[in-house]
Amino acid sequence: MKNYDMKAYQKKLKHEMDDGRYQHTLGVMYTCAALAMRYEYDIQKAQMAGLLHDCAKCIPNGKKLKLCEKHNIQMTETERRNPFLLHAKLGAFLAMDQYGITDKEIISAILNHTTGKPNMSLLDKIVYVADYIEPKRNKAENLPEVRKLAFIDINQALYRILSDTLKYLDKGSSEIDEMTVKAYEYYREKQEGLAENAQLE
Ligand code: DGI
Ligand code: FE
Ligand code: FE
Repeated sequence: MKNYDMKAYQKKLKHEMDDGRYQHTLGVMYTCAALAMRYEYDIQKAQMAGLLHDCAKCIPNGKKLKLCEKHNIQMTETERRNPFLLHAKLGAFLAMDQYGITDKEIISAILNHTTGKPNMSLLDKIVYVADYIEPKRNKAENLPEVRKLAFIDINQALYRILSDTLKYLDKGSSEIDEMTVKAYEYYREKQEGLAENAQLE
């Protein structure tokens, strides 16, 4: 495992972000570390993924679209209409291009941190969950429960977040990305299957 100069990465990111986003970033970084301890994942790698997950977040939406076009990053119609979603794909690209990250697991975790996807890796799950529960988050009603669940069973926490995110998006007028639905359906089947098996035993 490569030894990352975390300080240098933090300094660069601080310049690319407003203070609120930077504080969120640090929160995600430390929450990723805590989850890595719980689930026996490489702590430094988890911190690195958490630190970089929103590296493209503060780029204006018009520029996000332009950068994706320039670098041949494929966009869905939903992403074109909702360019904020692109900060995940663009972030994965910038992590490689600007931050010199070559680790595929880190890149995947950045790429999938907003919508999730079916069959996520442990690091994908750690970053997705940490992004939702980090200490500065305060909007979602279910946070105390999900924070606890994250350290008991990360798959249950993931499913709960996916399902509550879809409920939240359904209530508003937000357009839902196909990948968000696919991720939800995959984990619904998985979690419901597990619950049924537990009843049979
Ligand atoms: O970048 P952050 O704000 O830290 O977090 P994020 O990248 O997970 O983005 C969070 C927002 O993305 C949250 O309000 C839910 C929203 N989101 C997730 N999936 C979809 C979505 N928004 C839309 N419109 N469509 C989706 O499919
Ligand atoms: Fe994000
Ligand atoms: Fe985030």
